[in-house]
Amino acid sequence: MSEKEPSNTMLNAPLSDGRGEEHNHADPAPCRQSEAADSIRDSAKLADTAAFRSYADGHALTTDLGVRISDNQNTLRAGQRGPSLMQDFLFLEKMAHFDQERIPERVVHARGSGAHGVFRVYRSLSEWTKAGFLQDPEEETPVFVRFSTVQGFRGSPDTVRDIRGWATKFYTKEGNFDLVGNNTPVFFIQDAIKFPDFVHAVKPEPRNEIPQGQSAHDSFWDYVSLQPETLHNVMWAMSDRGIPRSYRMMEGFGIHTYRLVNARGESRFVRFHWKPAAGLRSLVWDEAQLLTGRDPDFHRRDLWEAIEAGDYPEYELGLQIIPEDEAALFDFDILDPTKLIPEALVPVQLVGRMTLNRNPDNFFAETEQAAFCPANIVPGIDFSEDPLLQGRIFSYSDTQRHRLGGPNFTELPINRPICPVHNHRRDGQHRLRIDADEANYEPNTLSGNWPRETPPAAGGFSSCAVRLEGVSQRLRSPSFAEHYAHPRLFWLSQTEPEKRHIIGAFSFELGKVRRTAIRERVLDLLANVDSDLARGVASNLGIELTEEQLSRPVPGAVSGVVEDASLSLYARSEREVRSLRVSLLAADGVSARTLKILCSRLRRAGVHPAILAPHSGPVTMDDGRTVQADGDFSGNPSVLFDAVLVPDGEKSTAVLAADADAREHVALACRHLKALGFVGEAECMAPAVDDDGIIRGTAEEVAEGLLKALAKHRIWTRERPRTSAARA
Ligand code: HDE
Repeated sequence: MSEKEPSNTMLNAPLSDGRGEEHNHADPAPCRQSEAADSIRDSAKLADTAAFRSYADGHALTTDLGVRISDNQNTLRAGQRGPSLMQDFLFLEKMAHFDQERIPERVVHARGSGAHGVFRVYRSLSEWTKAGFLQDPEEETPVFVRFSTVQGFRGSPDTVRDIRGWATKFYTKEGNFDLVGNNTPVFFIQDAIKFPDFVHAVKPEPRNEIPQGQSAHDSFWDYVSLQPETLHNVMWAMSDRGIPRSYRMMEGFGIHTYRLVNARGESRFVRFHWKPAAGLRSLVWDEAQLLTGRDPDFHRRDLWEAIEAGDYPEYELGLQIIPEDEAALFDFDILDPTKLIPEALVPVQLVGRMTLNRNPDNFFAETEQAAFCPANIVPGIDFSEDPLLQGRIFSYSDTQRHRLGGPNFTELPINRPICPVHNHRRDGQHRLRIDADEANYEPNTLSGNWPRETPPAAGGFSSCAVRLEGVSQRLRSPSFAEHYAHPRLFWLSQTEPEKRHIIGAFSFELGKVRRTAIRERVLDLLANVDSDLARGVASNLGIELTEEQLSRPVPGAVSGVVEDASLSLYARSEREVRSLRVSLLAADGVSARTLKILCSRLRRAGVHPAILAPHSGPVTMDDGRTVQADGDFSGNPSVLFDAVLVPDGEKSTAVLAADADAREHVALACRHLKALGFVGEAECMAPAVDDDGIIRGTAEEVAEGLLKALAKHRIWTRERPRTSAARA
């Protein structure tokens, strides 16, 4: 044996000299500004990370500066058993780079998942906006979307109760437009100066960094109890919107009022919405909690797998347009981000479609380095005077300069616009572009006074002309002062199961609060919204409400709207079933015919069947043929699926009936209000409940029944209300 240990020869087979010459194919960033812009503009329509993609296939392993490495397994040492030598530059470079792999995570929204896609408008919106990407239904605009939770750290679980972030970067030909929104249409505070306090309160408590990814703790509810303006968004977070089934099955909202400006300079107020083609679905609370352990990456995996399977997530862009002179007609202020504009008053007009059709090539380079900012707007879109939006315009690029290390993060592949970039900003850390012009200022004669301004008529950005007047003062507008009418509208618009869940969620969260005074203060706020709500939570917490609290006058309608079905997740009972996942429990002896019928019927409906067995090897069917299981019962609990099927087969049924994991699979699905189908003698596995979601019969009957039940999402009649919530 040679002096050193052999390296892993299969993996490290040395390259021939000829191939080795090609070793440095990890293309360095383009050097000339114009070349970079041109190559990006001309290449695929992707938001072009493609120009920066590096494939190692067939290439030699090198240092960062291109020296080919012959041994990547052993440090340079003095003798076989001696200490390592300082001169081992291969080790020093490798370790130093590794030591600095992590960058600061986002202060909030640290946990997230991204995807590439395209956006296309249905028709020209020139009547409202001159934004180029909203003119031509033939034009496809590349997008990158990052979904996130707010509270937890980068490694926190996906299915905690929290608001979901929804940031979309449109790479338009006129520059990047970032729509940085959430899955709720309102926010917790009205003024940006309160944001650090709010975030400190909701983040894990400072002394022990508990709890992870959730708001069920004293400091959050202490803050809420003292800040009635938080209540509306808190109601949304305590509803099933706080535990979505999938990023593909939730709505998105820009929250703030923005402006759209057309070529004539006319501006209108607008609120942005995303509506998912897959319909709205949420988890049930117990399921969400189990998932944090069984699959902490549940949403990330769901998004990734859907795109890999060709079930491209789709969302329609919706606009609520409000003529500027009609804004004052509402009995709330549309600049107030804690208020929504009921769809019953201003319908959402669906104007375009976004399709997410490509997973990132590299999580860090794309999803982690993506930098969104509400200040990134394009001609045709402008801000409103919403005091929360105004603060966001500063905060995002400020935090990104810290997080991504300096001012040049816009040159990172994921953040670069697809249009040319020319200006006199220079230098700074990690500058990629080599500006070769003689002049780095303007006006200049040395470079012919290039780059030059573009007049608004030719596409240059000009801020919307807004009449502004007033005395500078630190004062909240009286039009922001009412805090209970909107939470009440939200409450009254919920279906019964949703109301039960809201009561349950408040009860759970406040149950984790140690200080009684905080619980009582929150209950007092709830008494301003609705006495049933307050009574339900109070009784779960074992707190007596006072007569005054129970009979307190509650606010009236919001601009005449008492209930709005669009605020409910479940008011519409039927929804899309495509891309859902159904488990089929099988063991040796399972009916081949039934398996075939169930799988093919599900697949025809776009539903994905997964065969689970006592082990993940092949299962022998009753006709002697085998089928490969997709997984075993113990590693694949029913929380990972939307419904469960148990095919017949005498021998198979006997094995399943004796298998604790299989029985648990069925029992949990039943507890989580999912549809379950049992073919023939597999009926003996059925839980002792009788409702529309327990389907028995032939393979054909069970397949049809299950698809119908899936469209209804959950079997709400099966839900056993908590006793005290029931009393409410
Ligand atoms: Fe953010 N927010 N935010 N936020 N926010 C950040 O920017 C901030 C607010 C939202 O996937 C940070 O790059 C302030 C509302 C999303 O990368 C930071 C205020 C809404 C994301 C920041 C708000 C959001 C962020 C942290 C009050 C919904 C994740 C890291 C004035 C409309 C974007 C970063 C991504 C991220 C500041 C309020 C959504 C600190 C100051 C309202 C989806 O800059």
